[in-house]
Amino acid sequence: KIKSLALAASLTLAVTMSVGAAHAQEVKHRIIRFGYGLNDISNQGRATKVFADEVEKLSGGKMKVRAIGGAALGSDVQMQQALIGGAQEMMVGSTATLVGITKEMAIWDTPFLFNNGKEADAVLDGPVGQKIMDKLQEKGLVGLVYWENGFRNLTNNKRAVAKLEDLDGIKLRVMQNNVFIDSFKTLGANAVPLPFSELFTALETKTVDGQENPFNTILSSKFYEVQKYLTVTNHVYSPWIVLVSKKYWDGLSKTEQKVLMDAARKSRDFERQDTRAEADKALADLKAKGMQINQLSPMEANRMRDKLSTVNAGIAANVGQPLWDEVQAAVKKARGA
Ligand code: TF8
Repeated sequence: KIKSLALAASLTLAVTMSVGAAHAQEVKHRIIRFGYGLNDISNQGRATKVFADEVEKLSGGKMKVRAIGGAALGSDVQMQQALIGGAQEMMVGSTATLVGITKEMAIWDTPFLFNNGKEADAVLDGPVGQKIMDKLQEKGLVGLVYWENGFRNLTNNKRAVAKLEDLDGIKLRVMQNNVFIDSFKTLGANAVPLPFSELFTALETKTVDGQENPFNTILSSKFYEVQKYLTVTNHVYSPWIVLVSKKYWDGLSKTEQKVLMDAARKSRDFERQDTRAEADKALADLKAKGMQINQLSPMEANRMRDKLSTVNAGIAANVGQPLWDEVQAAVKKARGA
């Protein structure tokens, strides 16, 4: 009798396991709405296409990514809310727009944190980058990978910005994020937070005088049509982050999750290469489009850096000193110091 009980138990176990395993491996027909803020011909659009193609390939055509650019599904902030609520499956957007949800994301807004892409990759893809990404889960978001938005540079319509004082009174659109508002207020500009989707019109109608974004975006969003001066400041490195709704993610099988993760990694590697190649020649393109370009001198960059040290202290206080220290140590390590 005991023997038959044991047999029954092990049979039940075997059946449960195989059902579980089948479920874990199942790939269903799915349509994934993937939103982003830039247009289709941007680096963001190109990498989204790579992601979509890879998901389709890895799932044998069962999982289809519907890429929806140009903020047609809403601004970064609106899409994040849709993901949390489960009304949208995926998106890519700036980490800076996530600070209201996960305060630790503000660490990536630290002015002059990275000197180059290699340092950024090492820190973002390393343990501390993962740790910060994982904090999103308790808020209903799953981060898959970081993409490169890039080093941000300043454009405006008032004057060539050659020194700190030239920023005085310039009405500058910034991302909806306290670190950016504080940074540019500290530098003397009149910082106005606006979603990216409203930026071109705000520049065109002169609601704001300027903005700051990587060369790639200044080019793909045609800001050169409505901005005269470009100052190469490289004041901060912006990551993008590929997000999945946690509600949606939790309903996927292990195999489906792996399809998304593998495709995200592939898109990341493509995106960084593509973005860097474009950035390398974008300045010449922008010049050819008629922008007046100047380089911020190292001395002026240092003056900015000094002024912004109060902002750094604020970030450290907000995210907690241990996390701040951990990121600093990771940067140091990436620098080989
Ligand atoms: C910005 C960002 C944008 C991103 C994008 C819409 O200035 O740099 O590139 O938020 O995903 O808002």
